[in-house]
Amino acid sequence: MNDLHAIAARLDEAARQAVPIAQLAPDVALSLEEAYFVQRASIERRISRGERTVGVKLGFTSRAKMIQMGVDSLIWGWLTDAMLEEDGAQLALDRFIHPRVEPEVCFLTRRDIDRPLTLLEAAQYLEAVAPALEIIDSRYQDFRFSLEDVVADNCSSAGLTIGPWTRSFDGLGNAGVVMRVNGRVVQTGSCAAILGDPLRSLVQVSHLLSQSGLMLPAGSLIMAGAATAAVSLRPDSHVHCIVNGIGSTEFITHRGSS
Ligand code: OOG
Ligand code: MG
Repeated sequence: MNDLHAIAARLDEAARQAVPIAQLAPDVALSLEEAYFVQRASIERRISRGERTVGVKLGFTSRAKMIQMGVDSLIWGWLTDAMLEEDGAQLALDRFIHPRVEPEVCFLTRRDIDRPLTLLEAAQYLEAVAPALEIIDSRYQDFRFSLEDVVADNCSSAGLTIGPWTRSFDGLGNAGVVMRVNGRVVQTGSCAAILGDPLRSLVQVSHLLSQSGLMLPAGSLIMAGAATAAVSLRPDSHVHCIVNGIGSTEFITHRGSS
């Protein structure tokens, strides 16, 4: 029997101290169900310290990410208020282990999501969409994990910036994405890389929540998943992401303490 609460505590501490732990698999083989239990238990620890969930994120919604990380299924995790950074923020890197950044879009929901949605009705559940940058930081050594390991680790969630919200969803399905670091283009892609259309992320979230017997309240954030592979974050970097027709978001990293 795996002690799921003990695993949640180890992962939570690893994140708090910014010190990695050994990968769980193959020594500790969690089922996917157990992995989501660990994820929930680690979020409960954050909530008991005063953090608040603000929405959910999807992972591995693009081929580029699946190939980069060697996994082949979609996963989901929780976003808390402590992960939200101001657009344009200056971020100290010492609170992370080996952070990476990836370009995404973020949705703001307009209605409770309490049942499985179809693609046709998805847009009616949205208030707005914004360009986003996600900082992921696996709590496992060398950023290596099995699918169950990364689920237990709340899908490597660590931080995000969100650009200005817009209500124009036209063109989102195939909007071009460019991520720059210090002016140099490091990733290019299209929102079509996200399940063929990022709106499908909303559909997937609705199905995943309903399978778990959960409801997402109106006013929640949904990170659709990265459109391209992630890039390692270094100090003194200006990271900028533009999503054509939607907008841009950015942040600056520094070595110092937070
Ligand atoms: C897991 C998180 C994946 C995405 O957008 O695909 C993810 C990881 O790559 O460490 O956030
Ligand atoms: Mg992501």
